[in-house]
Formats: sequence, C-alpha cells, structure tokens
Amino acid sequence: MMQVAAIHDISCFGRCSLTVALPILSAAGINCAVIPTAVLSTHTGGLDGFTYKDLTEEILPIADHWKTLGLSFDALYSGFLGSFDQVDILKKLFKSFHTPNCLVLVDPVMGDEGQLYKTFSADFPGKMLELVREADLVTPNVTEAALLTNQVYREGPHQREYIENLIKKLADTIGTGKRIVLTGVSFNETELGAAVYEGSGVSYVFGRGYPGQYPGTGDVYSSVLLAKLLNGFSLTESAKAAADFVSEGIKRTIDAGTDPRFGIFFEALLREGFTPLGNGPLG
Ligand code: PXL
Repeated sequence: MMQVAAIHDISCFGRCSLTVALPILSAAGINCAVIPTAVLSTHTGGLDGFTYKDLTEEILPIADHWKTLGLSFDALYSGFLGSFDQVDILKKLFKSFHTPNCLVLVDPVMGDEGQLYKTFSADFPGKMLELVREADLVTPNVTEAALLTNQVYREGPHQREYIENLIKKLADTIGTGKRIVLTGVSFNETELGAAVYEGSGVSYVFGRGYPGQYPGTGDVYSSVLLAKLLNGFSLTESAKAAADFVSEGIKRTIDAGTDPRFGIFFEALLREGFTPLGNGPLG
C-alpha cells in the first residue's frame, strides 16, 4: 500500500489544500497522512473575514512521533504553509523522511493572478525557494514561478517563449535534477494546462479551458498528478490526467451553478470514477 504525508493547511470550507488532497489520494488507493500547517475557516481567495490559526508548533512534534512509530512514505507532499518558520521545519522533516524511494513534491502555494495570497509577506517567495530546492518535483503556477525567479508575471494566453524562459529560469534557480510542472499555462482561450519539464525540453498538456477563477484548482491539480504518478504513470501522462480532471471539475461546477469561490465539484468525478487515462479511479 502506498502512503503519502500531505502537509498543507485545512481551509474548513472551500475545497482546497487538505480537503482536496485527502479525498483524491484516498480515491486513488493511497493512504494520506496529514500534517496541517494552519487552520482557516475558509481559504483566502475572495472570501473575507476568514479565521486563521497557525500550527507551526505542531509540525515537528507530529513528525517526531511518526518517527518513533517507524513510519515511512512513498511521497512527501507540501503545499500552503502557515508561517515563514515552516520552511525551515519542513526542510528538517524532508531530511528525516526522504529515502531513495520517496518522492518530494513541493507545490509552492503562494499566489495567483500575479498576486501573493493575503497571508504572505513580500519576502516569502525568497524563503519558499529554499524549500523548492529540496524537492524532486515542483508544481508552481505561473504567478509562483514568476515570484520564485523575479520574473514579470504575464496572464494568458501566453507566448511560448515566455513560458519556456520562465521554466528555464526556474530550473537554473533551483538546480539540476528537478522536475517541474508549471500550471495555468494557456496558448489560446479554449485550452488550459501545464508545461512539463524533466531536465531537457518542455512538453505541454491541456484540458478544455473555461473563463473565470476557481480557487483550489492548483491543489486539485497537484493531488491528481501525484495520485497518477504513484500509480505508475509517466509525468506527462499524469500531468495530462490532472489537466483533464480539473477541466472536467470546472465544467461540473458550472453545470451545478455553485459559487466558484466554494471550489470545484470534484466529488462528482470521484463518485463516477472519472478515468482520464483508464485503469480505474485516478489509478
Ligand atoms: O488553493 C490554494 C490555497 C491554499 N490554502 C489557502 C488559500 C489558498 C488560495 O487562496 O487561501 C488558505
């Protein structure tokens, strides 16, 4: 049995972070252990008045207890962090649990549409870069890649040259041997997807694009990507499956007519065993 440690916040309402990583990884047959980095009443994307409880103090005690139980993981998967200090704490945790057979996936969740999320200060991307350097695979969106590399943010539809330059800058900044899936890439109004980099050359995967902003889709994307990877699919296959999953989830949300700020209706896809690449739910 596969097992992942997912280290993200709990946004109690709004379908992002742990409330999407858990069901998606579980549906893929993967045991998802969690370390919450913070607890918020909702995510911060367009919902005002959210509560915020930082859980920095809890992370190492949880990890230390796990160590005494001899637990090991097929992947360590980090996302939204609750404080600056959590970067140093996660670096320690990664060292302690990283083995040759363990994939470290860092989703450097920090912002969208060219803006940092409200909970982060302007110097946070420089700190997040330290964690990104410890990863095997990173999944920034275009905003996060621009913040990590001090590049200008451009919204889609993108020029191919802009995307490939951004990936090259990021690859140079974080060092060799890293795989990058840059999300939120579009070359036209009708497709939205990702650029995939595995050390040389960039390939692209797309799902159908829809107008509008849907918070949490980056977390859904990375969780499906990881689920597929751990089920033996290639990075490109996994990236394509994740693009299709997000795209179909947005379609179901539009069909259901729910508020986009409340997250995408991915439950419909899990119930139906949505199989972008066949071989069972998410696997
Ligand atoms: O989906 C990214 C995310 C995660 N966690 C929190 C957020 C956001 C995006 O807004 O606010 C708390």
